[in-house]
Amino acid sequence: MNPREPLRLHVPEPSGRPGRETDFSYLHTSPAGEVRRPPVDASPADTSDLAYGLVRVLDDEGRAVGPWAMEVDKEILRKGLRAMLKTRAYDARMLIAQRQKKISFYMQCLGEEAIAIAHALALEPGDMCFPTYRQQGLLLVRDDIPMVEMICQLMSNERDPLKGRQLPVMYSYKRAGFFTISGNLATQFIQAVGWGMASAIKGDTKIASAWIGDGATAEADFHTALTFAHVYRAPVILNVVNNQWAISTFQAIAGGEATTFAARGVGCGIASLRVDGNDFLAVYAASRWAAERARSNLGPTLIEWITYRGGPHSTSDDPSRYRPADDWSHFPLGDPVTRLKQHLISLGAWSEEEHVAAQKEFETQVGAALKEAERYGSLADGHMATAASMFEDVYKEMPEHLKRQRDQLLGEST
Ligand SMILES: Cc1ncc(C[n+]2csc(CCOP(=O)(O)OP(=O)(O)O)c2C)c(N)n1
Repeated sequence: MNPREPLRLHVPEPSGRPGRETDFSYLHTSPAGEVRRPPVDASPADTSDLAYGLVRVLDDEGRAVGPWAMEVDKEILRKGLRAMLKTRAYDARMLIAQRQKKISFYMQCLGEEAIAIAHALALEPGDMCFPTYRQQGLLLVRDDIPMVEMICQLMSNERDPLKGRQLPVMYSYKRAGFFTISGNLATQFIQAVGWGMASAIKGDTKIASAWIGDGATAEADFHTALTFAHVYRAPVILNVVNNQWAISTFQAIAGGEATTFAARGVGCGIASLRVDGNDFLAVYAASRWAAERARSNLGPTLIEWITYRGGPHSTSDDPSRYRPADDWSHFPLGDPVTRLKQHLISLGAWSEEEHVAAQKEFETQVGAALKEAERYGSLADGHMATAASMFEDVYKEMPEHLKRQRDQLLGEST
């Protein structure tokens, strides 16, 4: 007698699977230059449309168009392109080093390089980033972080600044405004808000930049962070890197279907932007806008960066099991390196020759750094930090029971 149809549970599925091409029409994109640029003191509610649009600057011909196209020093753009090439060379070589069993694990940021690198160039010294494991560009864009030392972390060797205690890629560089990476997803998002609040309490001028992936937005800490950031108008940029995938899980199952992650921000009273993450100029301009808001006591900004995870999730993952092998080549927002390269060439500030020369330069640089790092030990030769140092830094002062355990270990080894 019941006239209604039985209820059905909706389980989101990606349109593409191995052997079946992705229909990227789910990804709403706007033409370059179309989305408006509000004043930095815009109210959060006044950004609602921006949370559903897509801020883009570079058009298909590599021209910078529209209200978000700002005067950017060509040297900054050249630095950005070089840093992207450096990051790509580093990632490619470290992947091989993992296959050669020199390091136990690695995570690339292939296809996402523009986001961390352009963002870093828009921040100021003293600002603090709270990254995930996929923002190595924040470090590689800098000249003061030795690549050798980063590789020593990957190798957990004698010169590993973290003394072999952390999984490879979980870097920590306080002096570079790069907060210690944690394996627990999303924890850094709320910590960044707290750091921003502290900066405000102290009357400082520094701002925080929080990072999270699309998948990890489903964690409770994401929501806590938005609430605190809004309530206290914390000087923080809340970056959501939507690379479409969380390991084998499509972004729709994290809540991205029929809405956007940027829209979460507006709902929490936070100014929000949805931005082409493969457009270096858009990333730079949006980051500058958000940083200016934060630094002017206008509160937090949430930015959803639309990009695509070009590589496997990690060296433990095989994406051909769950998505089309050539998916990245069909992604409508292209490759961030190719797009900035095209723009700079059209400005006369870069050339094909310079591009090839820079690629070679970084391959050589990474190769040399890897070789040097290996001198301090690698997974392959079993060289690592001393076992006794394992008990240090658990507490500020080593408690008696840890001293006993350490002595026990030292006694056994002598
Ligand atoms: C609290 C917690 N749950 C699960 C994991 C396992 N894990 C590591 S990475 C990952 C996927 C994260 O995806 P996303 O946030 O989209 O970031 P992406 O890897 O795509 O950059 C998962 C589930 C974890 N590290 N921590």
